[in-house]
Amino acid sequence: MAPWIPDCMHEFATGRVVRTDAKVCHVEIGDKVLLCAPRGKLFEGLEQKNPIAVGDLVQVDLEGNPCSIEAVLPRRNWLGRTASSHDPREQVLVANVDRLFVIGSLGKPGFSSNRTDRILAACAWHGIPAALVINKVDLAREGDLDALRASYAGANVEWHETCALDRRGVDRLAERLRGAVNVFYGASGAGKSSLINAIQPGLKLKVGKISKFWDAGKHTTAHSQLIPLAQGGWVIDTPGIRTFRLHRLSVGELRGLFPEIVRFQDRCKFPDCSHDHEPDCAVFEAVEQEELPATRYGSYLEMLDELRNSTGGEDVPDAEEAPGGESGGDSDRGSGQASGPD
Ligand SMILES: Nc1nc2c(ncn2[C@@H]2O[C@H](COP(=O)(O)OP(=O)(O)O)[C@@H](O)[C@H]2O)c(=O)[nH]1
Ligand SMILES: [Mg+2]
Ligand SMILES: [Zn+2]
Repeated sequence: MAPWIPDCMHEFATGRVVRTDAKVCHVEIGDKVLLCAPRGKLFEGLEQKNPIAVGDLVQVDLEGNPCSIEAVLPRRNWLGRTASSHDPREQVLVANVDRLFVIGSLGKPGFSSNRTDRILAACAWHGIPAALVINKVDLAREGDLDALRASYAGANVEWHETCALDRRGVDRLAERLRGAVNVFYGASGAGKSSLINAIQPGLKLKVGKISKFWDAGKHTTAHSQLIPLAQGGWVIDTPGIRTFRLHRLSVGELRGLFPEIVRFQDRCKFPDCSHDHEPDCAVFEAVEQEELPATRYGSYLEMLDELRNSTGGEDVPDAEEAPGGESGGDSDRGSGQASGPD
């Protein structure tokens, strides 16, 4: 029998989405970036809000103008959140992440254990390896760093201490970004852009200015983007202005996202102990004995409280930053929506 030959031979290629705009995606294929339009079928029967996110590997039909995205390859992992208070679907912010770097700073804005612990929990939930970068170590007061190291000793998180100004720790950080898809997450002013500039001076990201790379709010004009690194790999610089509620997380699952809590909870009297009110709670005792950092436990309790009072996934305003002294000027504070600036 003669082989079957389709009417038209389309040429396909696999590429990585490096940026998404309203109607088109920028897809890196080899050494080129092509503008591609997602096929309508990708939106059908979709559980998530967006069929395609930055970081997705996609199959592109190279015929036609623009080229079209025919399929999204299965994701290794992704960072997502509940889309909005009106839309319970999950919005995928970035897919196929090798590592998320939480950038915290000393001085201003002050280090927020709450913000940090939430995103570490989110990474654990989504299977994204996480690292913690303490930036502005030039501003450290005596004991600052020791206290932070102690708080995170049991958190299973890769640790960096950096100064973007004198480049302390920058080369080691740069080495960890090589060849990988990296997300920089942290409060406005923590030094994300400064660190990326120190790693790759040619980029000249605006320091002290708000970028629009990360559309976490309702602002459809903003986009997110993978910035290619000369050494290979990418980084997403995110405003990360606020934390976001994890999609469809249960109380039982939350407990598993804090490695220190997991370590003690076998000894609780009740196997389903939530560690906030039950008698003979080994986790609570560990906090009292200072074997488990109070800041980590506090972050857990706050997330637990939110889960219990959850009304269906409205995002959480960055209330924890108000007393911590985040540098002024963020117009979105307390509004519950990420507005653009970063
Ligand atoms: N002292 C000190 N200041 C820094 C350091 N890194 C960044 N900054 C300053 O912190 C401010 C905010 O930095 P930026 O990179 O824009 O933060 P981003 O909002 O996280 O991107 C700028 O004034 C930087 O010069 C650091 O390691 N030490
Ligand atoms: Mg910035
Ligand atoms: Zn307990």
